[in-house]
Amino acid sequence: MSFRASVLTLFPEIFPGPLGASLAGRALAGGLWALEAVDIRGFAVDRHRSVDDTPYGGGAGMVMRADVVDRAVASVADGRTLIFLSPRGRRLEQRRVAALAGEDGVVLLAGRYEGIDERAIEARGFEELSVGDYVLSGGELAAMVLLDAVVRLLPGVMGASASAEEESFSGGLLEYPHYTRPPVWEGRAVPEVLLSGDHAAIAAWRRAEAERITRERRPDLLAGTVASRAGAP
Ligand code: 4GY
Repeated sequence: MSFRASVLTLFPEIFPGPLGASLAGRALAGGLWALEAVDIRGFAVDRHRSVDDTPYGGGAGMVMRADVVDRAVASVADGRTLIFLSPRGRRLEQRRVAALAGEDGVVLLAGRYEGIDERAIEARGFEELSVGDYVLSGGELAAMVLLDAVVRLLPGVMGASASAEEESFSGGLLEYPHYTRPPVWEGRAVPEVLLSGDHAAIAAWRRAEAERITRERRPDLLAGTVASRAGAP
């Protein structure tokens, strides 16, 4: 059975969006994974098909109703991991992405407006994940980011070579610089070693460059995670 993603959203028409193109799109068409966008509005019951209401305690905006959201969740919940995308969540990292790629699938809940009634998140123990410290207008783009990162790791989606390449980030280093033809462009030459045909020298240069770039841009990746080092002796 292939990886199955269900996304609960008020805007199902924006799926598959970019997930329908290129690598993810070919894998989707090829049945290596499946994507279902579930319209939360389909679970509204009143005359006006309301999905939101004013916040208790006052304040601006609207809040998505727990009862409506939970009926949408119930319609797809089958033991798959439940994830709510929110800037309040734990930051999504490659190790969590890789673990999700090993599961049968995920149910992703995308919020809109001011957010979702907390009880709907709590009641089913949704895992809360963030794709970064900024605020989107809805969870849909965050859901697409998560799925794009997961799908490229599914068996058969990338070549075996590319999956090995993945070790680059999983191994905690940023990518070395890439070059292709022409060998000189606007006075800028490709590093000599890459034209040498000396595979050992090329591998050593790439590793050294990956380390240099990581040290310059993301020293936290070399030191181990900030969290794991907090309070360390
Ligand atoms: N950042 N990472 C993010 C987000 C906005 C629920 C409506 C993020 O994951 N999601 O910014 N989501 C949503 C959150 C209420 C706005």
